Amino acid sequence: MKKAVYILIAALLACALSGFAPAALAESEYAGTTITVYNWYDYIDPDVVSDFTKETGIKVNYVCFTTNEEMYVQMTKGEGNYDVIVPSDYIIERMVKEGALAELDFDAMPNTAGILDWMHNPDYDPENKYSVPFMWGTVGILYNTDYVDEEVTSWATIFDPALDREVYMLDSIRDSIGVALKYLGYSMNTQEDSELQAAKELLIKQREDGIVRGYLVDEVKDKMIGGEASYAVMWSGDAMYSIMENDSLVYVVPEEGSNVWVDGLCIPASSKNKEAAQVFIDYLCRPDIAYRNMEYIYYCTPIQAVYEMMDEEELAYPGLNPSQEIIDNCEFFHDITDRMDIYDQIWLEIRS
Ligand code: N2P
Repeated sequence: MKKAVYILIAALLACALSGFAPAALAESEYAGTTITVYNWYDYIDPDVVSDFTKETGIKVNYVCFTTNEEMYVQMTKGEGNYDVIVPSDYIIERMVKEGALAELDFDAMPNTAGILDWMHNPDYDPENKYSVPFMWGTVGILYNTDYVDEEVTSWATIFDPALDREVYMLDSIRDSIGVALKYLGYSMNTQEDSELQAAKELLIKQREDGIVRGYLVDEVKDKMIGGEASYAVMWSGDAMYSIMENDSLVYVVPEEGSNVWVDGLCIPASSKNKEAAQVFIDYLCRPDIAYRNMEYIYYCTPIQAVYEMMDEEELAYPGLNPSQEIIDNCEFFHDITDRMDIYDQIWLEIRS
């Protein structure tokens, strides 16, 4: 009996000395490891990253990129430097083909069981081996109802020669060429020379007609919040973020259809910290954490349980919770590496 009491006292003392019990319980066996996470700018609640370290003891070296293409180049140059990357679907497809991604251990990531059903076994990762969805969304037009009286429904709006420097285009090769293709009635994944040429001519004319105010990515949020242009081609979450700051703004996915995308959490094959990286991926899939991220960046979450935490107003925004009809009218990008020279050439001509 006396012995049992001593053991109890010793155990309590140990708990007290080791700091606070809950953290000690949750601390990962990989505590002390540093992982490098390479994510898009403005794409996470920074407190989520610091809370992850507090809870698990795993440190995070957090670095950012602006576009998939930039990430891909840096990633290839810096083999072995990254532990978690967040490419979009078509880049995941490419990296899987190239053997550049590590197979994931889903048993080590129990929270991934909460991913929306329709996201399982996607075309870009058909056996669900290499990626866990982080966020998803659409590409559409954000417009300012202080300057625009009519409801916007078509991509035709952003090619109207009557506009005088009123449109921000996305400085992102697949998105801008894709939007032009869609307006012309073609697939966003076409490899047909004549269709790609038509898209090129349309985008060059759009610039030469003086419609475009600039080609931007992350900065466009502040410009639209500040009322600097009538229209912007934007990713849904950045559009939603802007709407939250300026309620004159409206986001629409045009009726011709658009791009629907999923950004996945992946581990490069060259990572030396795969286990700790999986702890991070699993953490992001925890419903309370996914909810906090959604509330901070306003992208669509792939975590089913988060939809139950959202209020009616949030669920009613097509940018935050697109209807099945919107999704069905959109296309995913596919890997077009074989025609990348044409895309690069077109983009160079448009931007020069
Ligand atoms: C936010 C990143 C958006 C990701 N800056 C679009 N795929």
